[in-house]
Amino acid sequence: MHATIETLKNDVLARNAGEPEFHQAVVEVLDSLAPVLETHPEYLDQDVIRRLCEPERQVIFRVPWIDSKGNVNINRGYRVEFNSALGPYKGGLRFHPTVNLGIVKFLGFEQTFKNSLTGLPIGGGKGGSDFDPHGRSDRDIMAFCQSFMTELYRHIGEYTDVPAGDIGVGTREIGYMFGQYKRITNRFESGVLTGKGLSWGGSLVRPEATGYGTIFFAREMLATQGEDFDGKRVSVSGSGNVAIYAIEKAQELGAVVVTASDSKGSIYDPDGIDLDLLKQIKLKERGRISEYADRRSNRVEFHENRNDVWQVPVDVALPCATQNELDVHAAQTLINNGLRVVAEGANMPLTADAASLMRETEGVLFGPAKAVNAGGVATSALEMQQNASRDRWTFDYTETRLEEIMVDVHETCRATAQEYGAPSDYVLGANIAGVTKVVDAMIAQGLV
Ligand code: NDP
Ligand code: 2IT
Repeated sequence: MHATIETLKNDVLARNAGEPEFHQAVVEVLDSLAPVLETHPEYLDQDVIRRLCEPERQVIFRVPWIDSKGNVNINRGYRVEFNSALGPYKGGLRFHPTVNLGIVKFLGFEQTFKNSLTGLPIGGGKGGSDFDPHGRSDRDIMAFCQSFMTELYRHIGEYTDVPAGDIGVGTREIGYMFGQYKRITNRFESGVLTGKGLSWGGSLVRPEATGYGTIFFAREMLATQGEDFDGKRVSVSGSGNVAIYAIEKAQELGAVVVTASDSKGSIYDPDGIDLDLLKQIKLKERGRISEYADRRSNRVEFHENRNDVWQVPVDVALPCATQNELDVHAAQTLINNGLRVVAEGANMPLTADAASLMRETEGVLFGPAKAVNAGGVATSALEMQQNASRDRWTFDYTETRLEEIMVDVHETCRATAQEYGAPSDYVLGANIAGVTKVVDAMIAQGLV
């Protein structure tokens, strides 16, 4: 192991104590850089790798709000502006009770390299709150979003930092936050947020983009083995924005998707998921996935363990729920059952051990999140492009742009991995390609 990388890793871990998810993300990236530093020692100029691991700015704020029962609630808001070497900070907002600084930092760190891989001019950032939207009325959601934006507005802007959605934040929440930003600033600044509604600056395909992009990437992975999705059995976890549209595109390409889950359980549908029913329950009614089993057929199994999705034999596994949801035991079960491809729709859904096992297993291809799910943020950048030119693109044109970007991200990862002697190691390819572009820009821009 490269001595400098070891020292850097130890320093970063010590400096960010108690943030296991951030450690996990940093260790994976830094480990990939050892072969680069052997041949390119200039990548250590200006102590750039250490700077890469230090967010440019971190904001933590109080979010006080009153719910519809008259109770006072105090949540904590975050925005970590990680890296602006390639463009304004860009990345989602997550509303989930597990949100803390370490989680936002891991997401912002990953986002920086994901955004770099898209080839578009966007830096990396992430934010959110420990607010739990489950079971809250629209009125409560609006009250929370307005209070959250009353502080966040001073840190963001079209040329500064452009948030979007993530877990617990969709078009509804972006709408309430955009309205409050517009009211405070008296500006219709479309480019300040992405994931907007269609009639007020949103882009076609943005809702579908992360899921569709995941499938385009997985399709390219399969193609390297002379295979395609037609007739493949696929397991998906989650049933939110990413999962639903991954299922949609996989089905369009002829796959049979047999699982989905939410935080309260999982379903196995041997006949293939009825997507209209799943959308009705999870997107429209904001209900529980157990209702799918009640309303579909006797053949559907509901399991209280949400991780049971990985017990089902499949060709392709797509974790699309949350970080560290697929552990090494689940990975071994999938491999024993004949898995060919695993592609991360969610951010860091495989534990470090599970990811290592997948990378080491002959005959299994592992696509890491920063490459696989880059279609969401890429389409956010296309939304910014439409906002800046006051234009509006068709669905087909936008989807074609997304598809081209994903094919390009895949090719970049593969070509880079090949250059470093490990042609099927997408983790190595994504990390090296994502990082070097950011580092080149940082060195060019000097010690800032
Ligand atoms: P959503 O809020 O739309 O959906 C999240 C889904 O995951 C829901 O089904 C939710 O269940 C489930 N879930 C959330 N937390 C947990 C948990 N701790 N354990 C098990 N299940 C859980 O979020 P998205 O689909 O947008 O995000 C999913 C993943 O994709 C995240 O990792 C996110 O960072 C990543 N991602 C999202 C992008 C986007 O554009 N939205 C872009 C790139 C990555 P329940 O319904 O019960 O809450
Ligand atoms: O993790 C992600 O890439 C996102 N949640 C999307 C970010 C964005 O700015 O569209």
